[in-house]
Amino acid sequence: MTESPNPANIHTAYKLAQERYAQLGVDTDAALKQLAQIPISLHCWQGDDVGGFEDPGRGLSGGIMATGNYPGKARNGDELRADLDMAYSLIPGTHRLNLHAIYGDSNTKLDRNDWQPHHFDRWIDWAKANNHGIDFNPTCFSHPMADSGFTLASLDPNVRDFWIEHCINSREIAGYIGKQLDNPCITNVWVPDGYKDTPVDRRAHRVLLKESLDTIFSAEITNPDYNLDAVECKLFGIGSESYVVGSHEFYMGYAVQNQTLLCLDAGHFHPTEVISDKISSALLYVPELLLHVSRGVRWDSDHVVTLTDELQAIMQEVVRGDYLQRVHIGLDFFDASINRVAAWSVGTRNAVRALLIALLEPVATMRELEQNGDFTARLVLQEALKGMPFGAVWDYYCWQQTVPLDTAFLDDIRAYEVAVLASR
Ligand code: RNT
Ligand code: ZN
Repeated sequence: MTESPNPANIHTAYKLAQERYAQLGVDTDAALKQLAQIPISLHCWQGDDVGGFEDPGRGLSGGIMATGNYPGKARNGDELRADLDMAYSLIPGTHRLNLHAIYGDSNTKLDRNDWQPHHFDRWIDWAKANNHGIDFNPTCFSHPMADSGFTLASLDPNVRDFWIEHCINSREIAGYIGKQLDNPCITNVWVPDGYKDTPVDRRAHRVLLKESLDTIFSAEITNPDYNLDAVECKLFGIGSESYVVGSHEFYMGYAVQNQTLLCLDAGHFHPTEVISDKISSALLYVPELLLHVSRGVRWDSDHVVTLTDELQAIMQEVVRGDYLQRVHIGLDFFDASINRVAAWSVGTRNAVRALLIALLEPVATMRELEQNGDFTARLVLQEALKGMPFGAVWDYYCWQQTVPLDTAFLDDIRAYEVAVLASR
């Protein structure tokens, strides 16, 4: 596991790969240049199993679940930032951070609606120093006001108002972060609202959710130009198996009507339904997409992203459709059964690797074959691409970006585990 090939060999392998790709009309240097410009938004919540810093004793609710008890999880902002620094150091490229509202820095105990923009100054300073853009999420779960299973779509106006206030605050914080970084921040609204068992009235909650969202998005915030609103649908959650208010149709309609961003989470559909096939349809009607790249195993289990066919298909769609300026790629998984820094590194490296594979396709040639009706040649080329030496290009990219190769980055994680995580 620990042997890294010497740089001369990485270079030689790259030159050979470059020649083979050139024969297909693909410029590997250009692909790597482009790849280095594409940020992935790393989700902070892999670092502490979606716990947050509001109240360490509070369990995770909202129908999502992190399983496992691997030692060393981050307990405060400093620890989380240190773990993130470690993860970013193992991932080629410059990437973003996706924060939840419960991850601000405060010396005193704060409740959900007490968080203010300045509580995120330490994240902002850190992001500035490390060139990270930041994205944001209201946290509409893991709180007594969400205990009924409903938030923005609750029948109780007090509950709705509480969460409306939280979402407006979140947009205010996101705009502040975006302004400070001079880089727009996405605020992604996801609420868990739904019923475990068959409801009688599917309509009432959807009417209320729409009303709540209208109130949230029409609220004036200080820096609207630095905030991008997104909404995230879901099929079901633990305890909301029979009905989720914010379904795909609900949010697709909402995003189209209001021209917000639409967030597509890979785990939020029927098990054989894929988000790769939704991108080119949704982008006809909404301005931009946010992706939550995740991996559901039998259910929306949020496993670490691996180099699956669907991951590759998602990145192919983004690249082939020329959507890189309109699709924001974020991650959403949380595995507490393995080293959390490794989880981030493996999942993000795979997302970047899948992007590279997509950037190494001779797209124009493939499209031409298809348009000429030569499906035989299309199939042959598609299959031939699976055997092309993208691994040599990837290794070279890692070397170029001064991060360890796939066979070596675990060493750094183990050293960090001993030096830092073990003492928590
Ligand atoms: C839940 C959604 C949502 C969360 C995060 C923590 O099913 O995917 O995106 O995972 O907000
Ligand atoms: Zn998600």
